[in-house]
Amino acid sequence: MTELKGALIGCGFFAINQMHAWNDVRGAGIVAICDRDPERLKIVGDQFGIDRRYGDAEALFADGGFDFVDIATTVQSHRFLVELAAANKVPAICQKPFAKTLSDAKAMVEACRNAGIPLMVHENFRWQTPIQAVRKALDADAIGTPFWGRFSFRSAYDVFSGQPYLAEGERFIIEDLGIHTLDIARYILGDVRSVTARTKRVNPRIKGEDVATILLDHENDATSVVDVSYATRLSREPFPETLIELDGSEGTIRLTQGYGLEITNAKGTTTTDVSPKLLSWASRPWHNIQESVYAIEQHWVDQLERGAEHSTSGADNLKTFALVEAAYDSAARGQTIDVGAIL
Ligand code: NAD
Ligand code: 89Y
Repeated sequence: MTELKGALIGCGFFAINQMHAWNDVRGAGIVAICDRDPERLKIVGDQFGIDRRYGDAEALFADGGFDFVDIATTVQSHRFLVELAAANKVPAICQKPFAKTLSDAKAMVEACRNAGIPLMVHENFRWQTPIQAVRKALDADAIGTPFWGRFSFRSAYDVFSGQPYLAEGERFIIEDLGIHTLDIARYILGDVRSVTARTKRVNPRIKGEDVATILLDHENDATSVVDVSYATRLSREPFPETLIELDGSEGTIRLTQGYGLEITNAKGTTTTDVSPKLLSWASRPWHNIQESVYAIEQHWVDQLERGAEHSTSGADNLKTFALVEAAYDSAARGQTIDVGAIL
């Protein structure tokens, strides 16, 4: 198999995981890196032995010599960098949140479509081992037709020390974390017709909301609740687990804290350990997320080889991003938002 050459832009906090994962992926490797902060460029270049280093993305593209770009910067630069990739006809992966607004996200998808290049959003949570296990149980018809769900992420983990910018934005938990939980809800119960949301800020030291409760009406008539909080102190800190409850016509699924998958149906109840692997470079409690970074990067390469659409393509991610926009809009106006009308 020919090894695909990648370039990574943005050598910050999370890019370390992406670089480690690229070392493990079959069929691709990173040959060049870019960061406008020389210190970050040196740290990542030295740690991963990358000699081709750029302080400017335009200079990186001008030199070329890579088959795809992995954009690991924060959201402010995503539109510029994705459009730069499109202008250079280089397939692109873009970290979440995909864009600042839904209209930016639509323009980015359009630019890549017009350039004829694949675009995947690094929406990795659906690739977590426990989430995949829930998807497989549904596909195996373990509980018949699901009619109700709850997707819950409640924590008091200090995410601000590693990602200080999270305390500074007007928007916080829905845009940063709830975006993953909403994507999981779509992945498990399908696309969404309408959204009703309520938000709150509990932590006085941050600017945005740190609690959100979101009601989703799915197109298949299932109803779900997505509830996310970074203001919830528990006896056992669950970060970064998404807990799931699903009720179906023939049984129930519960994804419980500690990575237990409990399925109850006419045959009785089975409980399985669906813990993520602790990869050699990973550390608890992040290993669940870290394994999913490896999984989504491998998926990128595998689908490129097959010439097939990615699970979290730019076009797919518009439908998740629309839920983020709808949730903020609903909370601000106290109304239910029709998702079809904004897509
Ligand atoms: P960070 O601020 O630590 O790193 C971003 C880096 O990008 C910085 O070093 C900055 O100098 C560089 N940069 C920004 N704009 C640039 C540009 N135009 N050209 C070159 N370099 C540029 O941020 P982070 O915490 O690593 O987060 C990055 C992204 O990853 C965010 O969008 C965040 O939401 C996302 N993230 C995703 C996950 C996940 O599980 N998918 C987890 C954490 C963070
Ligand atoms: O940025 C967030 C993400 O994508 O996963 C967890 C996180 O690092 C903090 O909420």
